[in-house]
Parts: sequence; C-alpha cells; structure tokens
Amino acid sequence: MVWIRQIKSEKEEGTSLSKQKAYDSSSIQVLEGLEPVRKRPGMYIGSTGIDGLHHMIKEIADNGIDEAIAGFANEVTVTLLADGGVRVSDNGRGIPVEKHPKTGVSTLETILTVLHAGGKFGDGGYKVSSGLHGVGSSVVNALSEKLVAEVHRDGGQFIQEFAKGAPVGSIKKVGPSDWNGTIITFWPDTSIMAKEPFEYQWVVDYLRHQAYLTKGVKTTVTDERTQEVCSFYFEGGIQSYVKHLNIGKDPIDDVFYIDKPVEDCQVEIAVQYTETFNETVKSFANNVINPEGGTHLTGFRTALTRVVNDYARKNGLLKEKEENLSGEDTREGLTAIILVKLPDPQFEGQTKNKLGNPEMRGYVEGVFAEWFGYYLEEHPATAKKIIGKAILAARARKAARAARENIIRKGVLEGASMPGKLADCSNKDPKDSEIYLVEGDSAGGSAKSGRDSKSQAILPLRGKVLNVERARLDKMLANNEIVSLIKALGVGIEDSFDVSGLRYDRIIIMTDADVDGSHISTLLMTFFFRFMRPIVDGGHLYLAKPPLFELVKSGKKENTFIYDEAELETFLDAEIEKRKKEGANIDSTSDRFRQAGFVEQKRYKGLGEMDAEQLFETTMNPEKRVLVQVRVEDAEKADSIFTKLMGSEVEPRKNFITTHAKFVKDLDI
Ligand code: 0RA
Repeated sequence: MVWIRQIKSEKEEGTSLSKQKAYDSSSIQVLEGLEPVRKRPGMYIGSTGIDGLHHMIKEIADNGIDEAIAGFANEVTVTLLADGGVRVSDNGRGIPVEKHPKTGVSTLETILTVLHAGGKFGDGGYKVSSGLHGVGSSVVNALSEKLVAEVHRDGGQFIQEFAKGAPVGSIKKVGPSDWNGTIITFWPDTSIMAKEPFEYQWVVDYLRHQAYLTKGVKTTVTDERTQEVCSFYFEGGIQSYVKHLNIGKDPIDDVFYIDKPVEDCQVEIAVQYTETFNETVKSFANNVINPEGGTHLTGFRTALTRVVNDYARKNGLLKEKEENLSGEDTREGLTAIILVKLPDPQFEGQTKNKLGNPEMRGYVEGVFAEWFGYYLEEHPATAKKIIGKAILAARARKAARAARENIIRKGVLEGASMPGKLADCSNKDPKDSEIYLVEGDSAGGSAKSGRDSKSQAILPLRGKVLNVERARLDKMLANNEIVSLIKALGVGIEDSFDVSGLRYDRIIIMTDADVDGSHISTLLMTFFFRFMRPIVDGGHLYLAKPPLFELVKSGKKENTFIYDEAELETFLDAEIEKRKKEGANIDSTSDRFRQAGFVEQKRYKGLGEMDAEQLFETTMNPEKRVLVQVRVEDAEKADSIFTKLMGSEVEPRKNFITTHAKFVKDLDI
C-alpha cells in the first residue's frame, strides 16, 4: 500500500542502530550458536523495527506453510496476543521430539537453538521446501524474550520453554494428545526489537498470500487485542490470486491454469489478460517471491512469445512480411503467476532473490508452451483478442519510439539545457538538492521568490498533469509538463531511464489542500509509480503539507500554523487549559480561538493565499515544514489502488473514494 510517514524534522530518522548497542553479551546467557543473531539482528531478520518484527512471524509461520506444501498440514493460524506475543500453530506432523543423534538433545531443541538447523535434521525431510525450512525458528528464538514450543505427536503433548534463545529446562511430556501439530508462541525481546505492536493488516496480507500460493490450506489470523478474525482458503490457489489481481481491470477471458509435475519438480501457472496496458507477472519458487525473476520467469516469457507468434502466423493474424511480435508486446495487459516447487532451489543476484536453477527454464518453457498452445487452439476468440492486443502494443511501441526519437533529436529530454520553467538550485550535488513540483504558476512564483535558492529548485506545473494510467508513452511525451519534469529530474524515461542521473535527492509535490490539489498529486504519484518506480522505492518522493489554519496573535507576536483538523482541536484545548491555569478570564460565549488567546483564525484554501515568505516559512523551510514520504509498502495494493483511482472504470473508483474517503484525504490520493 502507499504508506505515509511524517517526518517532522529530518533529524528524527534512524534509531534502530542505537538499540543494537544496548546488547551486552555478558549479561545474557545464550547458546554459542545463537549469539551472532543477538549481536547482529539486522543480518538475520532485516531490521529491528516493525518490518523485522513481522519477519519473525513469517519465519515461524513459513514452517507451518512448508508442512502444508509437503501435504501434511492444511491449517496455519496466527494469533496476535493481547500481551504483545504471537502464537503460530499448524496441524502438521509436529516437530520431532526424540533425541537428535548429532546434538544429543531433542530435534525440537536443536531446531530452535542451533543456527541454520532446519528440516534437514529429520530424515523425513521435505521433498519441497523453501530451502530454509526451520532455519528461521532459531533466529526468532534468539530474538525472543520468551518462546514456548508445544508439539503434539505420537499420541503425546510436549512442551519446552526458552528465554532469549536458551532452553529453560528440557522438553517435557505434559499429557496425551490425539492431535498432531506444532504451536509456537513467542514474545519478542524488546531490548533488541522495537517496542511496536504487530500490525493486524500485515498478517492478513501475508496469510492471504500464503493461502493463494498453497491451494487447499486454510490460514487464519486472530487479533486478541481487537477481537478481529480473518480466514483465507482458496480452492483455486494462484488461479484465485490472478483473479484477485485483476479486479477492476477488465479481464478479456477466464484464467488459464495448469499445475504439472516435471521430473522431481512442480510447475503451476495462472494467466489472464486484461484490457489494461500493465504487465503484472510474479514468479515464486517454493512460495518465496523472486522479485528479480530467474530461470522460471525466463522460460515462461520465451514460451509465451513463441506460442503467441506461432499462433498468429498459423492463423494469418500476422502477415508474412510483418515482423514478429516482441516479448514485451505479448505481455501488455498480462497478469500471471508462475509458481515452481523444486527440491534444491539456488538463488542468485545481489539480494539472492533470483532463481538460478538452470533446469527450471526448460521445465517451465516446455510445460507452458505445450498447454498454452492447446488453450489458444481451443479458445480462438480469446486467442484473437490476445493477439490483437499484442499487435496494437507493437504499433504503439513503434509510435512511442518515433516520438521518443523525435524528442531526442530535438534534444528535449537530454542535454544541458533545462526546461524554461525550472528555477534550478545553485547546488550541483544531488544530496543537497531538492525540487518542488508546484501546482500552478502563481504558487510557483511565490515558491520561486521564497525558496532557499541554494538547495531548492522549483518546477511549476500547469493544469492537470496527464493521466498516465491511461496514456501510452507517445502521448506522454507529447505533454509539455511531463517532458519538463523528466528533463528536470535528469533520469530519462523507459529504456533510457537511469535513476543514478537523479539531480535531486528529494522530489516534493506541493499542491493545494483541496480536491483538485489531491487529484494533481495523485496523478503525479501515479506517474512516478508507473514510470519511475526506483524513485519511489528509493524514498525520494514526498508530499509537502501546507498549513490548513493560521492562528493570529495580537500585536507582533508570532502566529501559529496548524496542519490538520485534529491538530487544531488538540492545540486549542491545550492553549485554553493553559490560559485557565494562568488565571485568564475566559468568556465561554466567544470562539474557541479567542478563548485560546488569538484574535483571528484564518483558514487556508490554497498555496496562492500565502505570500512568498509565508509559503517558505510554513511549507518549505526544512527546519519547520512537515513532509509526507510516499512509500510503496506493498506494490500490489498500490497497483490496485492506482488502477481503481485512475483507471477507465468509474464504478470501482467511486466505490473506493466513498469507502476510503478518510484514507484518501489523509494520503492525498
Ligand atoms: C523436521 C522434520 C519433520 C517435521 C518438521 C521438522 C516440522 C517442523 C515444523 C515447524 C513448524 N511446524 C513444523 N512441522 C514439522 C518430519 C518429522 C516426521 O517425519 O514425522
């Protein structure tokens, strides 16, 4: 989702490092094996903040999901406890409790106390697992003040407790049981991990995903803090996932789906085309997403391009002298999930999230080409639509190329000359530079005269920026505002896009606090999301927050600016209280701002109502301003939000805006 974080002053960021320093190895008894985890939690869990906390849930719940993938469990439940703990249970085989030959303690204890000990310990290991099965359990244990493991198997109920990774006593049989499964309850160690509450919504999203990826498994989250409960079960697995991704996107037919074994692997693919221009293809290996794709994705793409071209030739949809459709053309409007299961996944790339097993390419290519080929033969109307779309995409691509070449020839996108409307800053180092994208020429003028010209550049944007959700590149490049923007940023576009050319560390969208202003900022955010994702992912995009109110004191005293409605009420309450305490005589019939000691309350509707100095002081001064950082926490949700808000269908947009009215206001989208 589009996630916002308010940064009051830029100095407040980054506190997690200091937390790590609080660790003192002498005061905590930890097994040798887990000490590195407590010393350098970030290396094992990503961060000690909320993301790391959620990662802890994932590490444990993934093991239950692995049991389900292996066919031994069909339920995984996460319970957020009222006391800050989390319970994760699955109805799988239960972690083995007998003595492990190598460690001399139970397999359960081994898995929970030895780093990198995982499913490989039990000889009934996993045919298919994420390759990290159980590994995460010890990391979570190390970072938990307390962890209780409960196993039901072999007719018994077993319990063992741990503190900061170390066992508190040995495993005990506490009674009989006619159930099989594992229940892990942990309480994160707040001397290492942030003292933040788990987010119910994060668990919901994670478990929804897992249910999509493992058909037949039921996942449930229960929040004991709020009594909320949510369960997922998708008979169709990734087929349902594709349908979900395409809500509001005008699908052209039902979902194509296959699930086939190849050698000792499994290939599962779901595909559906929509009337949009976007491509959403996600690939997974053993339920772990591979954001950079890999051999399975390559095999899929190769097969798709080949099958679509073959069909088009065979049926006269592509003439002999016409050139082949490119891979990119065949993927316009495509939503697909590729899920492979393999015994020994290898990952490559900087972040280790690209699947590397070479055999996977051929497996996926072979299976998909064969079955998608049959599908096109059996669904000629759909095949015609898919190929029609690809042909249009090819034409548009050529038109866009011509437009781009034209623009490049004229030197509009590249080159030293900056757009005429840009008031650049004098700093040349991007680190010390920021650019304000300002709604309208008049506010742009005030911003230009009020700014700190050393570090702040101003680019006024006139009128409604083109709705890029529905426009193709050729149209976009015909739009002056978009071209000025691309040029000013210095990053190019599409093939020539290169985030390293970014001329400003911060891009700040500054619009009026009204409906039109929100619309313009939404259009700009959509543009960045669709065409300049690395800028958003890199945390470079911000929204300026102009004040909504000014409270005027009598005489020369400094006025107070207020940035939202709720803040106004709390501020006035506090001021009135303060004045009462000071013995001021407060007239209960007068306005609240008078009771609080002000002579006037101004409401700002637009940036244009402020003069240059006011605009700088309230909205642009780095010492005082409020910035909202635009972050894409969950690209999928953002994608669906942007589709709803900006797409061609009016109904979902209306529904979204009415049901999320407050959210829309808060986010300015
Ligand atoms: C190792 C071996 C076996 C099962 C498991 C681990 C296992 C681990 C977890 C973690 C959470 N839930 C789990 N369920 C099972 C196989 C044991 C056998 O052959 O019975």
